[in-house]
Amino acid sequence: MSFAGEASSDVPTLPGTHSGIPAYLLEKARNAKGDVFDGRTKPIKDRQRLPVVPQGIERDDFLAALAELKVQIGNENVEINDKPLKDGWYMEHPNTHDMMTILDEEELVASAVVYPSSTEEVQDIVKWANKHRVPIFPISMGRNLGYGGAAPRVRGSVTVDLGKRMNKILDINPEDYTCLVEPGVSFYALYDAIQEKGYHHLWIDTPDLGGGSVIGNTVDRGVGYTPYGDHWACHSGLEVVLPTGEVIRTGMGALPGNNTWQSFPYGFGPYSDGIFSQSNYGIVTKMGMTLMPNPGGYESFMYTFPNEEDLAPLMEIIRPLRISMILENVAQLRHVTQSVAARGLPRSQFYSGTGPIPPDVIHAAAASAPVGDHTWAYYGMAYGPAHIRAHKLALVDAEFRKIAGARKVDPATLPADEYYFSRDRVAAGVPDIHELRWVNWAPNGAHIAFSPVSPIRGTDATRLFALGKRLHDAYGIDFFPAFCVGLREMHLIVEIVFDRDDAERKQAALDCLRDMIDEAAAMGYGEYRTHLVLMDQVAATYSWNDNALMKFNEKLKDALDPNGILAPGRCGIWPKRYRGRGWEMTRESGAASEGDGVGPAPEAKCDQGEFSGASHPYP
Ligand code: EUG
Repeated sequence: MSFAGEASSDVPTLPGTHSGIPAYLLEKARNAKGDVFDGRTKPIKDRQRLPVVPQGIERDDFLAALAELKVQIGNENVEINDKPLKDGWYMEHPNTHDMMTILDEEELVASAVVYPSSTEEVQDIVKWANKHRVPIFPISMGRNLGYGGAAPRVRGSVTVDLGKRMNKILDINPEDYTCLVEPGVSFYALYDAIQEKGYHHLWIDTPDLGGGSVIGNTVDRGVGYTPYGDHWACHSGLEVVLPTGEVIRTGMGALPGNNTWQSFPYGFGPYSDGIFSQSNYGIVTKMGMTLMPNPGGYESFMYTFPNEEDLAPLMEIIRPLRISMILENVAQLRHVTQSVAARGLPRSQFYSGTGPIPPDVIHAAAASAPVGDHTWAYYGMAYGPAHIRAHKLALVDAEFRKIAGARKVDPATLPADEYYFSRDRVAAGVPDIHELRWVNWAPNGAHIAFSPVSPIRGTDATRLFALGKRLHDAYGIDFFPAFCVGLREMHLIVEIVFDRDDAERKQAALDCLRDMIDEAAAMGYGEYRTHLVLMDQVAATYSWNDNALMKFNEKLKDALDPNGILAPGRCGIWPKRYRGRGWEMTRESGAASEGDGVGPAPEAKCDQGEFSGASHPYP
């Protein structure tokens, strides 16, 4: 088949490839790759394509502008996207489109990709974009899987792939427990570098999968699973290229000669960092990150609970333990359906019917697995020397056993490739690749997340669970809820796994997501992060006081990016030139990712004697 060529090459490795796998995971990555391609039937559309040209510029002008960019950045560092779109897989992911697209695969595509090697070149690219009014979309590494991957929101944007050539670890400070990284440093690479230096007293915090960019994940406010799991809270200091080409350093970085950029995040005056997370206000080219001290010991624990109704009392038990840090890390409470899928086998091995997989099938599958049957599985970790752990573990044990049928799983009874050990590594800051496995649940498996935030409360957990379950059942989708428990809130992560070669299933997934977002918002719940396709809808749910927050965001956008060139539409923030022209993607707009042209840029407006009132005002 046409994807055979893709499957045949080996897995790229660190340090030769910045986005590669570390040696200790190579065998696992090879197996994961085999599983992904075993389940693949989607052919590559074998056609040559003219590059998509972004709206607001003529094709010839666009091609001339790209030629100019090649002179500036180097011929080999500007690639026109005119080849067939290859989805690849996690370790060999495309930077031209969303490898897990829920739309037609030609919707969220780049026209070209440019690879800067320095902050100065990023500034050059930004100035070029302003000159030619070309939308650019920066990615660190493009592994924002489940949220759009590497794809730009505006079709035909020029993707600025920062990571390929800007992938240096600029500093690891073993006394202050901090580091300074560029966008192309993955959690794998940071972990590897720390081991290489023999700094065993330094821990990093990693998400479920370690291939993502430390900067990319942090500025999208991603989460890991040690006590340093709130990545944004743990960063200190940014270097940012603004949409008009200036470069700033935030916090102490603004003080020449400082030695506190990575230890005191706030500096003096307004704390600007926030506006550079989940936004389109700047391109982060350096970021400081705090590192955790090795706690001197750690011990994972796993409890299972038999019934769906155990969720509410369990949350009431978890909340005080978590807030008082007896439960120390961002733990996961996972539903049995996802536990079964995490074995990595396709759903067809368990069930051949359509519609959601029946509970008795899931429970039978769970019963035959090493962990045994359950409905909820809690994965946590205690940190510190043995006597300190023993104290915390005893408190947790006494509380969790108040749920009838609670069972503590003995790790000695589990085989080495059991999911438990992946959670164990991740909670100890060791990046893994295991989490990919449940994506094989569907052929041509892809995933997209619904990620609402709630307090750690039984009533909230139950309401969100019931909402998700009802809508998944209605659309015939298997329900994979996992609660990631932060300090005073939870991110409920519901990943919908779908066959990305099945238009009907993609539409069902999208409809289900749109219903969940609307219904959750009506109940007072909002998403902490979302996919490109859902950003307008999610942003519109944060509407208090007549959309006051979005009006403020737009004011900032227009002030910082008057030509509207930087990641238009990201997180629902549209520059003035795009507003009122149907660029928003909503249920009503269907699957079209493009709007009806762009307005004149401010300077052009004056030059051409046009007035702002002539185009569509903001509604
Ligand atoms: C996961 C966790 C996330 C997220 C997407 C996926 C992991 C799934 C805590 O945040 O946003 C098992």
